[in-house]
Amino acid sequence: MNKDILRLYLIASSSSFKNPLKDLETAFKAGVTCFQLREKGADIKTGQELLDFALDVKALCSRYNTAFIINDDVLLAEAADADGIHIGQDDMNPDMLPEYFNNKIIGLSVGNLTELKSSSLSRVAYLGIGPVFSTLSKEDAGEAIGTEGLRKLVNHTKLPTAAIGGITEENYKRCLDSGADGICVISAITGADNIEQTVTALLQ
Ligand code: TZP
Ligand code: MG
Repeated sequence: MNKDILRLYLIASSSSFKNPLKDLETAFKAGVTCFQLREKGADIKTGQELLDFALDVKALCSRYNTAFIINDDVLLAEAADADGIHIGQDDMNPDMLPEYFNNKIIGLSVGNLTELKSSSLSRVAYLGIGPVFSTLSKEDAGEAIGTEGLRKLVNHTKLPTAAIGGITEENYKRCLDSGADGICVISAITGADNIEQTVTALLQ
């Protein structure tokens, strides 16, 4: 996997934006390098409606050369022909993913050294590490590990890494300085007044 994909990784659901396809296009055009569709929270799409949305997003991603990852949903990732899948510690073991994913990007979340050491990493292409800072976007995200915790995990793996959790224009550089290959954000972009300006700032 080309680790540059992780430089600015946006996660959102279909209801994260007022005009999801328009706002995602703005974000992709401004330089978001990877997008993860994480259909969680209130007002979620399911079934054919979710697949139709995923296919629209996939087309946008292709147009702007943005990698397209699906959170945790094997069937949706296959049906939408995503570039990969992201799984958490409470989801399936990466080893159990169907063969279909052999040529796809498999991402895994880790929050501490115990999780890193106990995870099966043979098929994992990158790690999402966090929460680095405290976040309101994930209820069960756990304690913030800080940039020291991030650095420790980065130093214990050869895999490409993306820092996640509470990352903003103010603190993203500290994550990159701690050795992460990229940053992963939800609210910094979904809550931005000006998406283009925010994306540009996070890419400085
Ligand atoms: N995993 C760890 S923290 C987090 C996820 C999905 C939420 C990140 O959201 P935000 O708004 O960028 O803090
Ligand atoms: Mg999950």
